[in-house]
Amino acid sequence: MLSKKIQEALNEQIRIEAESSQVYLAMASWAEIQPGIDNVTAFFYQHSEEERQHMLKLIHFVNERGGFATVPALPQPQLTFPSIKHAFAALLQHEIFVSESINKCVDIALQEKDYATHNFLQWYVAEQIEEEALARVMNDKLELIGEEKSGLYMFDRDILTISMAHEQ
Ligand code: OFO
Repeated sequence: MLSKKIQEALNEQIRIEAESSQVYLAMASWAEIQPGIDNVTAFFYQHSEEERQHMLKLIHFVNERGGFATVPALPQPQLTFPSIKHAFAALLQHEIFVSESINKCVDIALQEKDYATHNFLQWYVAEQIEEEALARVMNDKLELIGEEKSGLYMFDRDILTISMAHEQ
């Protein structure tokens, strides 16, 4: 059975994962109407979908452990970006924020001596390490190429390979 404190923390994390999915969905929709960045667009859509899966995994965990997972209300995310570079900078900042939030959940699980939740959260800890690392790689690449069209062409060409390599 989940303690009230853990349930609250996990429901807050459900909200954050749902919000992440929305944030990346907005990036995907914006990217889709920019010319020539089809793979960047696919990356954001895929990332949005992954965040939805993270949310669902938490919902099932809370409900299976005798709690009640609450589906959150969400604010409208940022809809447009000055450039691709800005979108990826926002993505990195968002992932850092999510990692901090996961760490808070881990802290609470330890305080509450809820080792099952602590164990469950380790998957999220590992996932955040991966996602932050991937976001950093992408930001570094965009920093190198600047706003040149030929660089963006290559970035778009390589983005799915880079993200798949990180998932292995
Ligand atoms: Fe849910 O993994 Fe990133 O934010």
